[in-house]
Amino acid sequence: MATDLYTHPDYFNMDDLLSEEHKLVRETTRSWVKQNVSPIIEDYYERAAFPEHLVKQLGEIGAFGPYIPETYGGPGLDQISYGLIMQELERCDSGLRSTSSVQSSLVMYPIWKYGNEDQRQKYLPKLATGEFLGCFGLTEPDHGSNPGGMISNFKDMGDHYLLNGAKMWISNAPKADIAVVWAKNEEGRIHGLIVEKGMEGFSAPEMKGKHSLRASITGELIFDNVKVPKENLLPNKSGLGAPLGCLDSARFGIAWGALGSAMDCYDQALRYSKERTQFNVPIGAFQLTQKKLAEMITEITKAQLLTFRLGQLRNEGKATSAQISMAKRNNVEIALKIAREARQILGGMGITNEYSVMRHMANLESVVTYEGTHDIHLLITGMDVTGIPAFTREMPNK
Ligand code: TGC
Ligand code: FAD
Repeated sequence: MATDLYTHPDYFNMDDLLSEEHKLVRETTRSWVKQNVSPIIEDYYERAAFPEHLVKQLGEIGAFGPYIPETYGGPGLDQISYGLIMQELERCDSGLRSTSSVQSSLVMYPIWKYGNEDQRQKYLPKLATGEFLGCFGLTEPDHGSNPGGMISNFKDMGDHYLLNGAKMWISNAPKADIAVVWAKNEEGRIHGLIVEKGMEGFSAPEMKGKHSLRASITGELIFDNVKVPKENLLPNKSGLGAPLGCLDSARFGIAWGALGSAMDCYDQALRYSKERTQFNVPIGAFQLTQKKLAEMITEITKAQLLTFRLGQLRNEGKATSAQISMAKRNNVEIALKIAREARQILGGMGITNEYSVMRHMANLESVVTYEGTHDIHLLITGMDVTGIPAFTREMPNK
C-alpha cells in the first residue's frame, strides 16, 4: 500500500466543537495507526490473518474500554473520545475497529455494568491492557436477527452451572481468553456468563472463507456440558435487554467507525481526482467526478453532525437506543455508497491493494449486517415513530 497520507475532511469546522483532549486522543490513535497498522494491513487482509501482535498495542493506546473508569484500568475518557478512537481505527480497517469495539463495548461494558465488584476487579484491568482478549456470544446458527429465540441454555447443578449450545459469527472468538455468553436458564430467562478459555467442553473453532473483514478473526463457540462456576454469572441484569444494552454501546462505536471508512475513501478519491489526468485534464475537472465528490462530502458532513450530537447525548446519558440505531444504519449506508463511488473515481486502480477503498467496501458488507442488519434498524426506527413493532408476522394460511 502507498504511504498513508490521510487527513480528515472537516467541511463544517467540526473540529471547533472538539476539546483539546478529544484532538489529542484522535491524534494519538491516528499516528499509531499510520506507523503500525497502515504499512501491514493489506498483507494481513490478503492472507486473512489476524494481526495478534497489535492487541497489546491497542491496550497501550487506550483503545480497549476508553470510557471505563481508571479504577478498573481504563482511561476514563468520554463517549466522544471513544467515538473518535473507533473512527480512526476503522478509517484504517473495519476489522481493527471490530477487535477494539468488541473488547470495549461487548466484553468490558457488560462486566462493568452487569458484573459484581469481584468480576470487575478480576477481568477489567487485564482486558484494558490487552493481556486478555474477549468475545461476545449472542448470535446462534438459527438465531441472528432474532436473538430472543436462542437455544443455548444452562442448568443449575448446585455448585456450578452446566452450559450447552452453540454460537456462531463471533468476532475475536478463536483467540479470546474469555467469552461473555448469553444463554437461557431453566425458566427461559436470558443471562450473561463469563466462560474462560480452557474450560472443559468449550471450544472456539475459526470460521474461514470470509470475503469481508479478513483481518478480523471470527469463530464459533461450542458448549458441550461446560461447567461454569457460579461466580461467573453476571448478576446485575438479565433478559434480552441486557445484551441489547451492550449493543447500544457497540452500535454507537460503529456509527463513528463507519464514518471513518467513508472519510478515508473520500480523502483518497479527492486526492486521486487532482492527480490523475485524462483527456489532458485532471479527472477532478469533469463535472461527473465533481458530482460524486460533492455528494460524498455532503453525506460525510451530515453524518459528522449526527454522530457528534449523538456523542453529546450519550455523554449526558440521554441517547436513546433508537437514536443510536439510526446513526449506525445511516453511517454504514453512506459509507458503503461512498466506498463504491470512490472506487469508480479511482478507475482500475480502485480494485487494487494500492488503495484501501475496495477493502473498505468489502469490510462494510459485514458492518451493514452485524450489530443489527440495515433492515432491522429500519424497523427499529419504524417502531419508534409508529409505536408498532413490525419484526414478526403471522404466516399466511395455505
Ligand atoms: P423486544 O421485545 O423489542 O425487546 C426485548 C427487551 O429488550 C429491550 N430492548 C433494549 N434494551 C436495551 N437496548 C436496546 N437497544 C434495546 N432494544 C430492546 C426491550 O425494552 C425489552 O425489554 P423488556 O424489559 O420489556 O423485556 O425484542 P425483540 O425480540 O422483539 O427483538 C427486537 C430486535 C429485533 C430489535 C432485536 O432483537 C435486535 O436488535 N436484533 C438484532 C440482533 C443484533 O443486533 N445482533 C448483534 C449480535 S453482536 C454482533 O453483531 C457483534 S459484531 C461485532 C463486531 O465485530 O464489531
Ligand atoms: P438473518 O437474521 O438470518 O437475516 C437474513 C436477512 O433477513 C437479513 O437481510 C435481515 O435483514 C432479514 N430479516 C431478518 N429478520 C427480519 C425481519 N423481522 N424483517 C425484515 N427482514 C428481516 N454476533 C455476535 O453475537 N457476536 C459477534 O462478535 C459477531 N460478530 C460478527 C462478525 C461478522 C463478520 C459477521 C458477519 C457477523 C457477526 N455477528 C456476531 C453476527 C451478526 O450480528 C449477525 O450476522 C446479524 O445479527 C444477522 O443475523 P444473520 O446473519 O443470522 O441474518
